[in-house]
Amino acid sequence: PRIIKVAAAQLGPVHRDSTRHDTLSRMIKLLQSASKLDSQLVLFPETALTTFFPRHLISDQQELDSYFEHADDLPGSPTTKPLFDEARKLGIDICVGYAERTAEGKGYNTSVYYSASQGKVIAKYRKIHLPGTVEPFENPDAINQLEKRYFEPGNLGFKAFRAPDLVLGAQKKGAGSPQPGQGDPIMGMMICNDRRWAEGWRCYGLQGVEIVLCGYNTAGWAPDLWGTRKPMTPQEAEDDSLFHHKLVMQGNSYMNSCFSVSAAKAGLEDGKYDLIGGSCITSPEGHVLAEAKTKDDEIVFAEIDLEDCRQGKEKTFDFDRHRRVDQYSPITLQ
Ligand code: CDT
Repeated sequence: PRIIKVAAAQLGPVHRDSTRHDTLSRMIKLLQSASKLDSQLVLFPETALTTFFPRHLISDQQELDSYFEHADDLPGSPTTKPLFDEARKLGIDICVGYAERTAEGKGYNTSVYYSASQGKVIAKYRKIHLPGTVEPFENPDAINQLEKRYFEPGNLGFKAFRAPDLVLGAQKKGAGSPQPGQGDPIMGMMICNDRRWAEGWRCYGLQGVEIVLCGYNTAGWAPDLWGTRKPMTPQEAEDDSLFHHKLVMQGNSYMNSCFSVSAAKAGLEDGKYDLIGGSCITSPEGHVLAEAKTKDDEIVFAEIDLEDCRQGKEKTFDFDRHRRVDQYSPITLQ
């Protein structure tokens, strides 16, 4: 067996006027709760450190800047260091979503994977599928999602990586890289809207991914964003939004024979913008193993065995035997 104890740290609302210090304290508290369950890996949501600011048209540059991390090294930056220090102390790997401002002034919707045993960030992902618009909707009551205004599309690809020292005895003795199904777990990160796109999942699947990590901020009610074919009450819309979230986590985990962990920022942000909960851990057979019960700060936990990925990877979805790449070219045509 290749057992890992994984957790999603769902965050309740973070408001426009919440301080970084308070939000970080909540995240540290969640980490400590996850530690009591012996979690080895904890996933935090997309833009975990702030409110989901792309819903607002922000013209004050200083305010906009305040939602971004400007330091290249989060574990070394005074505002975020305490979270990474705690992770190291507890021996828990963490994956954290945040808004990144590069030295060249570019904005990305980013997540990093911090390895507690290495004491450093070992992988970075920048969100590739940016939903929403550059300009706000004309409807003054619309829920906006101005990600295309504030962020560049991610430029780091869907690059899987191995996370060291999580699985007992995973280090392969002798020379050569471990075979798929052996060695350190193969991880992939994606962020929110990415989870709805089969292409990203398949890029990871082709690299033998075993755990996909996905933080999100998903509106329960945003008819201007995703359209509604029929009139819906806000409650029906939220139920649908939650249904589609779980549908894509379960379906894509199954089709790529991997586990997935998803962590929401949930509840009423900035007093009136409802975000769904539903943080969950799903299995390679597409089952939900654990799921959030609230729309507030909550740990969702499961002990998983990566051996369970083999059944699908070696039989139903044995890519080398069954894929027909000669028929797939439309996928990459412009
Ligand atoms: N944060 C984020 O990417 N949210 C989007 C909103 C959907 S708009 C159709 C999401 O996919 O959940």
